[in-house]
Amino acid sequence: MTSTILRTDFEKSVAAYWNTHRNDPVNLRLGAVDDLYHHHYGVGPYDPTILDGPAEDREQRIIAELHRLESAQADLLLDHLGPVAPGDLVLDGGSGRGGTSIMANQRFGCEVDGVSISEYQVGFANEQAARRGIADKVRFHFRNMLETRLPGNTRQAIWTNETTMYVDLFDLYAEFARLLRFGGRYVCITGCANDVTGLRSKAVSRINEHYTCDIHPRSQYFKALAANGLVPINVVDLTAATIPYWELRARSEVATGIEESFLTAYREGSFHYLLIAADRI
Ligand code: GPP
Ligand code: MG
Repeated sequence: MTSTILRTDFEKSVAAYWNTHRNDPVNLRLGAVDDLYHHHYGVGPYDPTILDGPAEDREQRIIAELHRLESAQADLLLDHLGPVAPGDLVLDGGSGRGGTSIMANQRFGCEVDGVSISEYQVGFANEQAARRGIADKVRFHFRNMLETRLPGNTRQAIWTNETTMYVDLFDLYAEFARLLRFGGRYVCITGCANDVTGLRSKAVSRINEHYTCDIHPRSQYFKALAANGLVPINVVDLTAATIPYWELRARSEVATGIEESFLTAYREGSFHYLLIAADRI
């Protein structure tokens, strides 16, 4: 079973990273704020007054603010999903610890399937759904988003929240085109390299190395979408909106060391934080 889900050495190494990455305070401490565990970054300005006030709980205020910005990012993604009805089925491609999936069910009442190649993450996310009493509506599967084995033509919406840098986009969008109903919506938030500045910058290479991922150039997204009948309706450059998150994170005790690479890449323009929404035709 496992061998058909993890098909390549690269996928095995990605799964191993997330299976062993269990004590990540940057994600666990933020998630503990309200039991929504995210594996993506944040958007929007932070409240600078949290840096004032008593020093003894300053760090907890930073954690809560970083978490608020990450949840705001997931809310922004869901804002672009279009109308989703309670009976609709949606897919979270690379569902991590389940945060965005749970938020989608809370907002729309829809049924969510999340897939991840990390068995640990799938177990964690299913526990979260069970604790909330929504396990019948929000289900996480140890499966590969390139080959979900879910029935075709069943999804009103699909999203990937910072997971596309782990896969071939043409393979991914072929699978999503198979799953989406006609007129269904795909939303992607991603970091992508800027074709205009040329090949991959040092800061982008450092991010790849840090996460064992392979950040695609912006152009690749639109080629792969177009090749698979996915027509963009919205493209939002979130680069300026994510910089405050990284500035605040750099000042936190849960900083991981990758913050300066993101800030450099975004500020020098070699990297963008992008939301793309596309319709299946
Ligand atoms: C964040 O996960 C996202 C990724 C690792 C994918 C890479 C994203 C890019 C935009 C390049 P995380 O929340 O587990 O990361 P961290 O532990 O650093 O918060
Ligand atoms: Mg994180």
